[in-house]
Order: sequence, then structure tokens, then C-alpha cells
Amino acid sequence: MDTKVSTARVARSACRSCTTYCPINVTIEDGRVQTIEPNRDAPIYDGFICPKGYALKEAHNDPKRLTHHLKRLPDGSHVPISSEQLVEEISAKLRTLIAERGPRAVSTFLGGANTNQPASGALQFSFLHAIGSDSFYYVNTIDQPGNFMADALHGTWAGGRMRPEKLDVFVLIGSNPVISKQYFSQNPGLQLKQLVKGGTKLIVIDPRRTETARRAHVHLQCIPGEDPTIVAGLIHLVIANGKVNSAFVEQNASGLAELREAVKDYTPDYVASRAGIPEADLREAARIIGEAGHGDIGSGVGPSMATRGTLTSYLIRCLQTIRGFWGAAGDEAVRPHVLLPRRAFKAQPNAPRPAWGFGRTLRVRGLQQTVAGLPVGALCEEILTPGPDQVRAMFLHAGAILTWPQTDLVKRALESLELLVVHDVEYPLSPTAQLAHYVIATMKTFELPFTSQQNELVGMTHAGYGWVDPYAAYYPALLPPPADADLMESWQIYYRVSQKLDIRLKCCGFFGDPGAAPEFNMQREPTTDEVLELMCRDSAIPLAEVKRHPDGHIFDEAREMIQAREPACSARLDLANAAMLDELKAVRTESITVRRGTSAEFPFQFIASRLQNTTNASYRPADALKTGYNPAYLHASDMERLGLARGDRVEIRSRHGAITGFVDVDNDLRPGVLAMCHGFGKGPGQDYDPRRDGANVNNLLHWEDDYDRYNGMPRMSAVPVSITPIRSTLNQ
Ligand SMILES: Nc1nc2c(c(=O)[nH]1)N[C@H]1C(S)=C(S)[C@@H](COP(=O)(O)OP(=O)(O)OC[C@H]3O[C@@H](n4cnc5c(=O)[nH]c(N)nc54)[C@H](O)[C@@H]3O)O[C@H]1N2
Ligand SMILES: Nc1nc2c(c(=O)[nH]1)N[C@H]1C(S)=C(S)[C@@H](COP(=O)(O)OP(=O)(O)OC[C@H]3O[C@@H](n4cnc5c(=O)[nH]c(N)nc54)[C@H](O)[C@@H]3O)O[C@H]1N2
Ligand code: SF4
Ligand SMILES: [Mo]
Repeated sequence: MDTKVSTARVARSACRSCTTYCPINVTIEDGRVQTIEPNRDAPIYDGFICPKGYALKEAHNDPKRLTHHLKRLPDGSHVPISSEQLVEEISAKLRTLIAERGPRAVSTFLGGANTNQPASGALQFSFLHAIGSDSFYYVNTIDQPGNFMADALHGTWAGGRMRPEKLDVFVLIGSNPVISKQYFSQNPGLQLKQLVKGGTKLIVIDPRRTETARRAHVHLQCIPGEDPTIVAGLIHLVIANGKVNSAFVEQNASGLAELREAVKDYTPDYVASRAGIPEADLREAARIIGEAGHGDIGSGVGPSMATRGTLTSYLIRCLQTIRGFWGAAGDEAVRPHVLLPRRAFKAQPNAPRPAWGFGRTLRVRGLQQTVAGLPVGALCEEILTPGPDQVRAMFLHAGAILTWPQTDLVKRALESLELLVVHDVEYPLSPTAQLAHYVIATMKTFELPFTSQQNELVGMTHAGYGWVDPYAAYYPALLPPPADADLMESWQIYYRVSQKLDIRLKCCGFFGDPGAAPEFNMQREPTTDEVLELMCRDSAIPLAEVKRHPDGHIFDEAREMIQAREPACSARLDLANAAMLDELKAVRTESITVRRGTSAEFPFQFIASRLQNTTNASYRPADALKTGYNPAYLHASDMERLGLARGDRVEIRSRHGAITGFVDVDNDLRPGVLAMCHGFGKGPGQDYDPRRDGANVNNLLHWEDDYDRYNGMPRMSAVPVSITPIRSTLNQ
């Protein structure tokens, strides 16, 4: 008879496989995760989790996890190394490098891996600050940097956006919340349904009839890369229809006459034919926007990656301003802070400020620091180009080999570093970790305490993140790491190396004066909970209070009303930034076909598009996708023209490189468009099977292709490609 007493318990936690942080109930038995269920007692989410939430069970129990740090030997193989020895060796290397090369030779890159380990971002920043290096690179410069740039150039509205429940119209440009959870993040399907049911008209601009576009009143299924044209066309029509909110503009903005002039030639017939959309639909979209009392506009990676992301974001801000689509005095503010310092909302502009021209200029193509940070677009060459400030050491919190354009250059750059430190959780090693001198084996989701602060932070610069209402949550660590494991949390490497180097580390955040930040006790290592406590030190609601609500909570006391404008406020939003309007004029006069780059040789446009069951290059359980690989989606008419059937093998070639793909049908795509998700495949020379590993679409991209002259973001969508069937049956 089995006398074993069950030790099963149900604990509350949150998924962190994307920044939505869905609340979950985790059943744990004998140290293993038995089931994952949505936490239906949590507010806002309505019991939603996506398949990646359920997959946390496999992710946690995966016996192949990395349990020890690894050190790379000269032959490229890796051997285990203890935490102590790892810190010792990395510190010694840094000491020499800083002495010989100066602190700028040491850099960090903050990417998606930070979602799981939010203390790592703060500590990276603090560490660089302490050693005197400003070589801090952030994924922002390939993740919608145009938002930062446009906010600076246009100015921002201190009252924030309008409340979703009041909206007459919501315009979504190249973003697909149902899959990505960017905008309407918590249970996006239900939120969108309720939004539309409540009377909001949804306008979607996307070359694909997305899961989101199915709810749209108007879907402009455009040719990729034509977002500046379309938004300029909408501005043209709003002005022509006499729908400028004159009272708002007169009080809060300048440059309307110049904007009107700049969009003059973006006539509906020109825009419709250039963007490949019905003119009547464009007019209908403009009519709805023009008649709406309350509206909001959001954009995603689509327009950002299809070049001119800054211009598109700038024009979107202008469209919002001429319609007065900003929070009004007396209304309740959206995205008030809970775990960040309290933010006051006022119905007035914050004046524009320079987006570039104030900071460090890199040695690569004149690229420079912008309000979005140092350009990742210059990083590989900054690593490879000898001279002062050459980057020689990097702490990399990302899957760069699968997520940065021009994979061969990325690999060459990472391989040439004198010190590459990568954090990871998986074994066999990810394509990026394979290149590291040291791979730090890190804790997994349920082994880490967690707060929701990070998503609030992202929401400060991107309206698609954060919580509309003052929601926050804290979750304790649920499980210890395996008994035989020697792991580290991402932030600990910075603390421990600082200890060895005799550096006094402060807990800087991404806001406030780093000089005024509190110092860590360098004699006694803090716990992660203590670090989180420090990160939330001036929060609107004390972390201790948030901890009292194990299901997460909406803190009514953190609600903010939008205050009236200050009588002395003279700031104005700028509708006529010279650089932006010059670029817009250039768009109107350029050759469309030359610009687009499609030709008889490269007749298709490859677009960026995400899949439900994967997040970037993050760890994914073996059965996350039925296919295993990332399918190359085409419209059936294109497949027929090419003589292809589902699952057929093709070569996809751009002007910069080629990949092997397997086609699949997606009749929601605009014909002529190839959609494929990033984050798959391997790096050059790494053991690779396209059917098993998928294709690394970043091989098709190049840092110098149509890059933004300031933030360096290259063309990552709307990329001209050819598709050629591979008839051989080898490897099929
Ligand atoms: N072609 C193309 N490229 C793109 C994009 C695109 O649309 N198209 N999107 C871009 C965008 S928007 C972004 S944000 C970036 C994101 O790309 P990255 O910034 O590279 O982020 P991730 O892919 O999430 O990073 C995952 C890596 O971190 C490791 N890792 C380290 N620590 C941890 C941990 O604690 N837990 C887990 N689970 N993993 C850890 C994982 O194993 C994996 O190697 O990609 C960009 N690249
Ligand atoms: N499931 C899942 N969720 C994720 C991620 C993930 O990898 N998987 N990544 C997370 C990250 S890092 C980010 S930044 C967000 C991104 O969130 P989103 O911006 O919503 O990303 P996508 O879902 O790829 O949606 C991009 C849309 O742009 C469209 N598009 C492509 N090219 C163009 C163009 O030229 N013009 C227009 N108008 N549209 C175009 C595509 O068809 C697609 O529908 O998602 C986050 N959430
Ligand atoms: S991956 Fe899915 S379950 Fe996890 S937080 Fe994002 S939406 Fe929620
Ligand atoms: Mo992103």
C-alpha cells in the first residue's frame, strides 16, 4: 500500500515569458511543477493565460537545464566552473581591461532576458556607472526607437492618453495584440471584444488581416513600408475635412500651417494607390478619426521595422494632437504609477527636446546616442573597430545571434571580444551562449521573487505596456533551485564583481539621479528581495503593501486625476519638426519602386510577424510549435504561382543573405508578402537543421540597409526577397 503523504500545494505566481505577467496558480509536488492554471482570483486578467503560460510546467521541469556555470576553452568547448572561480576570473579580466583600455571598453546589453530577471537591468546600469563606463546598450534601438524619438521631437502630453472605455476610435498600426499582447495586454482578445462592443471603432493598418484586424471596422491591408504615406494621408484628410481640433491646437501646439503644407500632396488617390489600399477605406478611416471625440493611436514593430519608424511615430503624434486625442483635465489618468515614484498628470504639453545631438557619437557611420540610447546598430562595429573606446568586454542579456540583424557580423563581433559573459538557463547551449567565454547558469522563473515594476517602467515610454489602472503584484520565489546546482541570479554577477574590484555599488534605476542613489552594503550581499525593495524605494505604494495582496491588486489610492494646466505653462507640441517634415517631403518625391526595392529578382516583401507560442529567442519547450521550425507564410495565390505545397522547402534570399524555409498557407496575408517570425535557427557554422531549428531571418537583414541615420535601426520588415523552391528531396 502506498503510504506516501501527498505534499502537493498550490502557490500563486506569474508567468514572465512576456511582459504581460499573467497571474497563475502553480501546483507543486515533491519540488516539481505538476500543473499551471490561470489564477482566476486575480483582478483584470479574467483568468487568461496563453499556451506559453501552461508551458512553464515543461520549462521548469526540463531535466536538460543548465545547472552549472560554464567556461569556454580555447577549442570552443565548455567546462563547468564554480560561482567563486567564475567571479574571480571575470573580475581579473575586467581589472586588466579597465586598466589597459579604460572603462568604456566594458559594455552591457540589456535585452529580453531582463523580463525574467528585472533586477539585472538596474544592476547593470549601476555597475557601469560605478566603473565610469557609458557603454550601455539597450534593445530599444531595435525595438521601436521611433517612439522615444517622436516623443522628444513632438513633445509629450503631461496628461497622458485617453481612457480606453471612452474611446470612439482606436487606431492600431502594425501591432497585433491578440498575439503579442502589446496594447490591451491582459487578455487582449476579451479586451478588444469588449472595446468594440462598447462602441469603439477599431482601425487596423497591417499587411496581414491579423487576429486583431478581424475586429476592425476598417482594415487597411497595406503594402508593407507605406506607413508614413498612410498616416500623412490621414492627416491630409483630417485637415481637408475641417476636423482639426482648433481649440486644442491653438492652445497647445505650433506648426499646423507647415504640417498642412507638408501633407498637401498626400492626396487620397496618391496615398491609396501608393499603399495599395482602397481609397474609400482610407476616407472612411479619416472620417471616423475626424468625427471621434475620444481617440487613441498605437503602433507596433511593423512600421518601426519597415524603416522610417521615427517619421511614422512622429506623424502619429501629430495626428493625435490635431485631433486633441490626449487626456483632459478632470479625467482619470491612465497608467498611474504604483511601484514607481508617483507621477502627477497635467493637461498641458511637455516641451519638445532634442532627440539626438547631445551625447556620445560612435565611430560607426556617424551614429550617436539618442533619446533611445546608444545604437545597437553600431555595436558590432564598435566591437570590431580598433581604437580608443573599442568595446572589448560585454555582459549580454539577450539572444543576439537570433535577434540582431546580420548574423554573420554579430557572430564575428561576439567572437572577437576578449570577454563575453552570457546568462542562460538552457542546455544544450543557445546559439548565443555557445560563443560566451562564461555562461552564467541562472535561476528559472519559479526560483525568483518578482515584482511588476518593470512593465510600469516600459509603459512610461510605450503606450502598449503597463496597466491602465493602478495594478501591481509581487510574487515570492516558490521553489529552491536543484540541490546539486550552482546558479546565480543575473544581478549577482555585478554585485560580486564589484566586491572583488573594490567598487562601491549604488542601486541606480532608470530614473532619478544615479549619483543620489543609495549604496549597497558591500560587506553583506543583499537578497534579491532586498534588491527589489531598493528598486521600489520611492514607489507610490510601498512594496510591503503590494506584498499584502498575493493575487495582485488594483490600488485605488494610486489613482490619479489629470490636473488643470498651470497658468504659466507656455510649452507647445511641435507639429513641424524640420527634420521630420523634410523627410516627409523626400518620401513624396522619391521613386516608390527604388525605395521599396522590389524587382523581378526580389519580388516579395518579407515582413516581421510574431507567433503566439514563442517569445523572441527565449527558451521554448520542445513542443512549443507543432512544426518545430518557424513556417514561411504565404498567401495561397503566391504558393500556387510558385508551384508550392504546404511544407515545401524553399530558399528565401534577400540582397544580404539567404535562408532555408518551409512554406505554409496564410490567406490573411496580402499577396506578395512573406511573413516569418524571428528567434529561430542558429548562427553561421553552428550545427543546424532547418527542419529542426527553423530559419534565422536575421541572415536576411543588414545593419547598413536603410538604417535610421540617428538611432541606427536598419530595415527589418518590408525587405525585398526572392522565394525559390528547392526541389531536391534531400533532408525533406
Ligand atoms: N528579425 C527580427 N529581429 C528582431 C525582432 C523582429 O521582429 N525581427 N524583434 C526585436 C525585438 S522587438 C526585441 S525586444 C528583441 C528581443 O531579443 P533579445 O533582446 O535577444 O531577447 P530574448 O530573445 O528574449 O533573449 C533570450 C535569451 O536570453 C537567454 N536568457 C538569459 N537569462 C535568462 C533567464 O533568466 N530566463 C530565460 N528564460 N532566458 C534567459 C535565453 O536563453 C535566450 O538566449 O529581438 C529583436 N530582433
Ligand atoms: N507571442 C509573442 N508575444 C510577444 C513577443 C513574441 O516574440 N511573441 N515579443 C514581444 C516583443 S519583444 C515586442 S516588441 C512586442 C511587439 O508587439 P507587436 O508590435 O504587436 O508585434 P507583432 O505581433 O509582430 O505585430 C507586428 C505586426 O506588424 C505587421 N507589419 C509588418 N510589417 C509592417 C509594415 O510595414 N506596416 C504595417 N503597418 N504593419 C506591418 C505584421 O503583419 C504584424 O501583424 O511583442 C511582445 N510580445
Ligand atoms: S507568455 Fe502568455 S501566459 Fe505568459 S505572461 Fe505572456 S501572455 Fe501571459
Ligand atoms: Mo521587443
